Amino acid sequence: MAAFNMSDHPHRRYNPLTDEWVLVSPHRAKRPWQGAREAPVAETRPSYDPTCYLCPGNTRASGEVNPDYTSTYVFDNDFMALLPDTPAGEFRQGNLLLAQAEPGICRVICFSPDHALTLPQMSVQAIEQVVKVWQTQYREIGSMPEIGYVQIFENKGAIMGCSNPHPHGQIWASATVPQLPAQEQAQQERYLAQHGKCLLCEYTALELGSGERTVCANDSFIAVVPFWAVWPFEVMILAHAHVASIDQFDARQMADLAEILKRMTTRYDNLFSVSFPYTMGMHQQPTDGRAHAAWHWHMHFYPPLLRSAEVRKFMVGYEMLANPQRDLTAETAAERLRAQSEVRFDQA
Ligand code: H2U
Ligand code: ZN
Repeated sequence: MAAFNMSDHPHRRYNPLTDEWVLVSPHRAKRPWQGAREAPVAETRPSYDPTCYLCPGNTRASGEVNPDYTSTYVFDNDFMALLPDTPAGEFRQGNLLLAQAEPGICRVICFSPDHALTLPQMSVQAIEQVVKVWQTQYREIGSMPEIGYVQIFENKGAIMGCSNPHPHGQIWASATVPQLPAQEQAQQERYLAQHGKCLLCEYTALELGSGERTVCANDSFIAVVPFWAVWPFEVMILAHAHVASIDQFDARQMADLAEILKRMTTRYDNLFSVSFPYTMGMHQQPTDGRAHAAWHWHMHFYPPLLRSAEVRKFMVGYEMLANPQRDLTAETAAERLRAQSEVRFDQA
């Protein structure tokens, strides 16, 4: 029998950041596709849509009117999933039923007044404005006494359940640290205790050295398809330096984050010549007032597209019952993204 080889043989890969496994079946990437194909949606939008609740000057569902903003605009979500004035409380029944009150706050961030744009279509300068809003919002919301964790994210594209194409992201902040950041925190703390080094400093150095899973990089950040990726074209943006959260970024890191976001998301759009859907967001230290030496700031991009604009990955079957699985290796996905231009397909 031939020696084990990750580009041919089924194997499982370990995610040290979450302590989870993914099954990789590279031989299956060659199988024919006879399942669902959805026609791509034509994506031309006006710069202003009178019916859009995020465009400048328009009225939102709450009756509030957006100002005539010219860059970014932040407002309290009119339908918050977490509410600031939630009273403390707990419900317990026996050993099995447990519920806890969870105060919090939710905000919406309009990235641009231009309804037609998406992040890769914005200038690096305009994206840097968004990065600055993320920083000030993290500081402002994080300093609220009841807030222990600030989750900044963007849901992009109708197939991700995004309700509006106007370029925007969200912030959901809660009293407790939510499940996934808590899992990552436990793993980063365990790694630091075991090895005396930061997990993601070590991983960043490994990927910078190898280049095999690198998509692109600049002086402050690297974009990689992580070794343990679950989504076909999953990407992590990692800071070279050990920074725990965006409030610690210097001016160079702020500008460099905008630059790598522009380049990375342009590559995404070019992959299938569409506005590439994804859920993205950053993970960073909690705002609970404790010291978090193990935390290393990073971003995750989880896009659902698989082999074209029409074929998406679903987390079903084995994945709902056993563990996630992928056919395309992380190395092949990185190679595909590396081969893309950093000029968007409609500008070339
Ligand atoms: P998506 O990012 O998934 O499209 O969600 C948009 C958010 O905008 C959603 O959380 C909020 C919704 O509650 N929203 C308002 O706050 N005001 C509105 O007038 C409509 C939508
Ligand atoms: Zn709009």
